[in-house]
Amino acid sequence: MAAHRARLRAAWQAGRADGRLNPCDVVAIAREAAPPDAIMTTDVGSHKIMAGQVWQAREPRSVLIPNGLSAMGFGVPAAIAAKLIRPDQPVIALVGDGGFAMTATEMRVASALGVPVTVVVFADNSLNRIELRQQAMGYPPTSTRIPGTDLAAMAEAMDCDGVRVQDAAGLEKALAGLGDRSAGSRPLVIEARVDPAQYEVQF
Ligand SMILES: Cc1ncc(C[n+]2csc(CCOP(=O)(O)OP(=O)(O)O)c2C)c(N)n1
Ligand SMILES: [Mg+2]
Repeated sequence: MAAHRARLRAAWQAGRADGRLNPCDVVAIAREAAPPDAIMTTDVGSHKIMAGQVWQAREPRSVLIPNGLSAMGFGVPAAIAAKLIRPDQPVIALVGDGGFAMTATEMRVASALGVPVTVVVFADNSLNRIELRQQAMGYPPTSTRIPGTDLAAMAEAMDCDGVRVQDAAGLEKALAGLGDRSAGSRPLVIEARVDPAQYEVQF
């Protein structure tokens, strides 16, 4: 098992480049920051595949990933529901910018209910999973590029904390104290400006 895990982890890092925020970095930093009892949810897209491959679950029911039908729009509400049910456990959602756009206003519900979830948005200005499939079929990106939104400002407008990060150090800082975000904290949205180039090597 250990050898298999090591091979998987090495393959999962293929395409990673120094000097930019790679998708695998976001997952690794989030896992490092999350206490063992943390509950993690994902949305659907390239970020989900990166997270699902190496996120180590340390407790039953601590990883909530939609598969099969894989409906986008799951990650944020699933995180809010998880936090409502398990208020003593930290909850972190890893979502794409497309999926976040579909569910972002749920953050207003989270702040209204005082549910301090942490949401990390893989901001790549793309419906990446679909854009890569278009690319593989020789098509140009068609309706898969999405303009960037100031997600930190959007979060603040919904009475949440919001921060934009561009590199690993920024993300580490934003996620520090993840386990201490208690009942009095506001929900947190982290706009992680990832470089999606690694996905082209991965998928
Ligand atoms: C409700 C719904 N609509 C469409 C899809 C098809 N789909 C799968 S992944 C994806 C793009 C996701 O984009 P984003 O949330 O930005 O994640 P990324 O792939 O960029 O990490 C789409 C449109 C889906 N799975 N669910
Ligand atoms: Mg995206």
